[in-house]
Amino acid sequence: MTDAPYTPPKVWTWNKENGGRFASINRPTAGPTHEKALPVGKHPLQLYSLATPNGQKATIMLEELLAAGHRGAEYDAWLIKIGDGDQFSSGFVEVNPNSKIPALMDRSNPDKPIRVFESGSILLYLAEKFGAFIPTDTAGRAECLSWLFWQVGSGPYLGGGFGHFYAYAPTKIEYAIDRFAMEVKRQLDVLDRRLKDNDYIAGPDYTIADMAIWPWYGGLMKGALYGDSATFLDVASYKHVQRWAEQIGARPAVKRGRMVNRATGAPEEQLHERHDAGDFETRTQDKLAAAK
Ligand SMILES: N[C@@H](CCC(=O)N[C@@H](CS)C(=O)NCC(=O)O)C(=O)O
Repeated sequence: MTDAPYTPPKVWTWNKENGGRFASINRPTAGPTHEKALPVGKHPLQLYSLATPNGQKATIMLEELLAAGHRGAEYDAWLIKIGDGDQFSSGFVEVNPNSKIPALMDRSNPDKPIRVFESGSILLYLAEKFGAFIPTDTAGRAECLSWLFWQVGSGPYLGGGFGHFYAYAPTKIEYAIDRFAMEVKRQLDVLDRRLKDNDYIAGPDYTIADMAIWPWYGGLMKGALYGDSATFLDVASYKHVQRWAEQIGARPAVKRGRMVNRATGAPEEQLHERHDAGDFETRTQDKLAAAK
């Protein structure tokens, strides 16, 4: 890479040296890179994931379902190390041809397992399966789904756009950082105006729209994403988003959901795999290390 202005060639070719932070996993082709089956645990729901914001959406929902008494939501959560390329195994690609976490297999009917990929789709699938965290009236449901899909469409500007160029790109490009900082601030203002008059994103009730939006925009609020981005974007000025982020973050199921498949940070907050509700007490990384 040079500092000279870039003139795109007629046909793009893959230059492996240019990949920046994710060069080891990014590639211009899909499909498996190696043969390996996925593990299967004892519960009908099998989650293959990592505790990134997209991964947290699924584990927060599963923990919320269990907290609300839906015992059928018991699940096994398996760690997919995306930095090691686990998402390119043949088994993972069978569950998600897009090779990205989270991916869910519903084995309630072992003869006909159902695969679900895309975090927004996983939230909707579980909400419909258990009849929970989604309004039942037409207007409420439309509002909830509008915000769910708002997150699915808007999140990549925060992650792949702003986060990438602010924190990960090998050079700081003012044009790119400006463009995406402006968009993310606009999105925060959208949320702030909405949350000024509503307890939750979709209205009076806590729904899958909150579970989709919180890991990203709540994470940004508490400085958990992209270095010093909370200061850079002056997130403290979005008072209503701040209020909502704290309210959601205080929910016990959200705290548990954030721990599942977490492989970085404080050892007591890392539960690499989750197979049982008791794992939160006995199988976090600090407990496993102490037991050795
Ligand atoms: N639109 C997808 C995005 C999922 C996604 O980007 N997952 C990332 C981690 S947050 C991933 O698995 N990256 C691995 C890769 O790109 O190879 C969703 O919401 O599920």
